[in-house]
Amino acid sequence: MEDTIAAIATSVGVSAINIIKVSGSKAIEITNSIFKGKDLSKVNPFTINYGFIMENEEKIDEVLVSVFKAPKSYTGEDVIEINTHGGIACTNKILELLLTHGCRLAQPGEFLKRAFLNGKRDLLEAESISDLIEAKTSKARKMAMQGATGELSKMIKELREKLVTIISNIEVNIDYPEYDDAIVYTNELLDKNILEIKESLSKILEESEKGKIIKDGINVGIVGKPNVGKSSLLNRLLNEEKAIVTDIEGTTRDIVEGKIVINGITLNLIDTAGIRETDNLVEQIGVNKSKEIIEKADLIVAMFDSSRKLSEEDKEIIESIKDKKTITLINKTDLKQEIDLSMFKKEDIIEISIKNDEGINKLLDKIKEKFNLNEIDTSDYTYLSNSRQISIVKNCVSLSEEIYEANKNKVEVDLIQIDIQRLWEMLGELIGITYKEEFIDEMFKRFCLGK
Ligand SMILES: Nc1nc2c(ncn2[C@@H]2O[C@H](COP(=O)(O)OP(=O)(O)OP(=O)(O)O)[C@@H](O)[C@H]2O)c(=O)[nH]1
Ligand SMILES: [Mg+2]
Repeated sequence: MEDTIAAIATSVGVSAINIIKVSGSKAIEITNSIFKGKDLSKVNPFTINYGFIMENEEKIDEVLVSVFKAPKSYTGEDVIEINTHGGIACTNKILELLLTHGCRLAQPGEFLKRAFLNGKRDLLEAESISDLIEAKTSKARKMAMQGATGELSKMIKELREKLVTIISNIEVNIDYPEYDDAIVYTNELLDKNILEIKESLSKILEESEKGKIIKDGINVGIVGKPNVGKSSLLNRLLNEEKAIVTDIEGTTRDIVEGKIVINGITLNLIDTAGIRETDNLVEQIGVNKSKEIIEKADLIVAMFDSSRKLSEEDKEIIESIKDKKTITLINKTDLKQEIDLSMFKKEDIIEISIKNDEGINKLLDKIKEKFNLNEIDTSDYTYLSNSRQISIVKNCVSLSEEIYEANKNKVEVDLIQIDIQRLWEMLGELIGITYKEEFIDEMFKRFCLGK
């Protein structure tokens, strides 16, 4: 039999009320043994009961105890929620009493894991709950809420149903070729069905990439050679003196980060060490980090100094970012212009002067334009938002493309059926219908205690 688990569900600190959750077949019995009030084993389920938590004859706290009976509870098991008065000592004492009376301390995410294993939540919903807890902007919160209420799961389930219909029809054709009233699945008939599924999957993928932006924000790497004004830009955007600014080349040695929110989307701004050849070990490590940022960032803001001619270093930087989404900033336009701009496309560059506070809004507008931030709206889309989900959908999209192509090339329908079945399984993995034990353990451990 599963252990009965307990944990404090609220963040422990001084607050008016804390909640302790208990779940498992002995939840009611164990709580009853430390509760003075009505007999909890006899009260109606879904009631809130007033009383005291007792240690022998001593009243520990005046509490409200909610009783939920399996299977109609959050975890699908018997669940008790004890509302205690806030205060670390009091809440901890009650938890301790539950543990000494037979509960085990829940692991992080264990309540949600049980909800999942008992079919109360599917994997997408569970992951969205984690996103909901971590949501930092209101757009991220709205998006997570849609996931948590199962909108996306519904779409995936519908796609799986369509696949099952196709699979079963093909099976009938193979097993009972003499059946007159079964639809004979030809390549022509499959074509329309597969196309529809392929397009739905591509749409989910496309929207999910936006979802990732909503949830994690956009990582913006500010790069350039030393002294072009990268740290000055970071400070200006953050409106604080976060990074050290001097006229000495190589001032920034490590990455400096800060966040701003535009159109409800978080920009993770990353100021980097100026890229140049150097013998200084510390600076060299910084330069290597800058190069890593170039690889990882969603957007590169490449800065150049308008008052100096383009150097070899500048050219190397231009070369290293040529495949990245980039905005080119020509800074220090308040000084006499020496830079030759002919190697940039005019429409790609933004001229700014941080000193005179000119051009900053043009930069922000360009970012909005590059990521269509004015069009991102959580109410219109149902997003997948984490990399596990996105990578599965990517695989599903490419498999659906293969199936579509094979079908176009008149590969026998019963051979195509194997891949259709695989697609159906992959979508099952996405919502957690088919899953690996270790994956589930890992996934739920990422939740906070008491969830
Ligand atoms: N005239 C002028 N000076 C600027 C402008 N922006 C920055 N500076 C100056 O340029 C110098 C270098 O600025 P930083 O922001 O430290 O440059 P950086 O790119 O971070 O340099 P490293 O950290 O060494 O790579 C400082 O003296 C700034 O005050 C500008 O728009 N006009
Ligand atoms: Mg700097």
